Amino acid sequence: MEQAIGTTVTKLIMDEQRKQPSATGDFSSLFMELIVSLKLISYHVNKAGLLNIIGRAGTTNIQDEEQQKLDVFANNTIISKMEYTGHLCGMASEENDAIIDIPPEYPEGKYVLMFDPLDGSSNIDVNVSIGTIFGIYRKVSASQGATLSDFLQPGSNMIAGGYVIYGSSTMLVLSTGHGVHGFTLDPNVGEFILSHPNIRIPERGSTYSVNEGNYCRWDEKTRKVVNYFKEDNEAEGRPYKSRYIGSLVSDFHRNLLYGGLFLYPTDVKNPSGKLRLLYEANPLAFIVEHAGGAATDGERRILDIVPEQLHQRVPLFIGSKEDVAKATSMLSA
Ligand code: P6P
Repeated sequence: MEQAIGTTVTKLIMDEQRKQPSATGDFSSLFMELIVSLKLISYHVNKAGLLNIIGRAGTTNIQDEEQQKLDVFANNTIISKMEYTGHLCGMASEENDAIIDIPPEYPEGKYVLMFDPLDGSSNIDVNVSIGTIFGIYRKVSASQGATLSDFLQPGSNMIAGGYVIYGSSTMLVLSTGHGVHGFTLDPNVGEFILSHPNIRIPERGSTYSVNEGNYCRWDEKTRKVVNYFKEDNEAEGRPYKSRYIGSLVSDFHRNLLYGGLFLYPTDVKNPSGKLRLLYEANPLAFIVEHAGGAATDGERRILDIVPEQLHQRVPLFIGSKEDVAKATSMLSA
């Protein structure tokens, strides 16, 4: 169903529910509560300087990364609002070592939520756009509560995924498997309004996005891939422009709208890659494929990878289909 610009995300979720005769409304209710969490985070991200919550929390997370106050706020907001819904059996967050169980005083549900509450948070203090990334799956274990097997599902099992980018405006980009839609938060109304219906990523872009500061740590094949996109070959539309913000959601979002390739390859310091499979690569791969793009780890389709660990890292090549195919073919040659 074509959604008219100006539609709210609430209407889109309800329309999606009505397409499923067997739908109970549980998923819609879960998604709407997640959206409330995202609005709260947006308010605090945009007011951070005034609310004096910019800066370091004085703690570190499982990734041994220094937590920013907003990281902790965003993580706690999602956990406290989502555990109460009665639609989740558990959650996994970049900020938490283990699975987050639902407290016994709350009912459990049939879904699991995996998320990065505030990706790119090292950019908070310098006012660079950051984001929240999320993926929702059905519970697969038969037991009461969540087990690791509920989280170690391939991304192809995802039933909904997306991200919010807290930038010049706050934008929610999501898919429930029927196209990719962008909603811009109207701060006056406090609702996400459809601003980018049916996003499609160009088959080929003109931008590559990578941290070239890692060049000395890459293997020869990776260097060849990056040099290919830098090569002076006007007949083939190269060199591509280089754009790198250092905030995954921002770099991904630009390429989703304009086309291009984002890559975070392995390097000597990150032999498995830096980005996490469950709550960074998978939701963005879900979005990009439903927008007509592609995502691999340099060999395999990201959504085919069966995770072995909660915080598993993965090399990531994601964006326009032709650009990802070219990089992947050069790496797996
Ligand atoms: P580097 C931010 O810390 C992050 O997790 C992603 O948002 C971003 O794409 C990447 O790391 C940047 O890493 O090594 O280039 O600073």
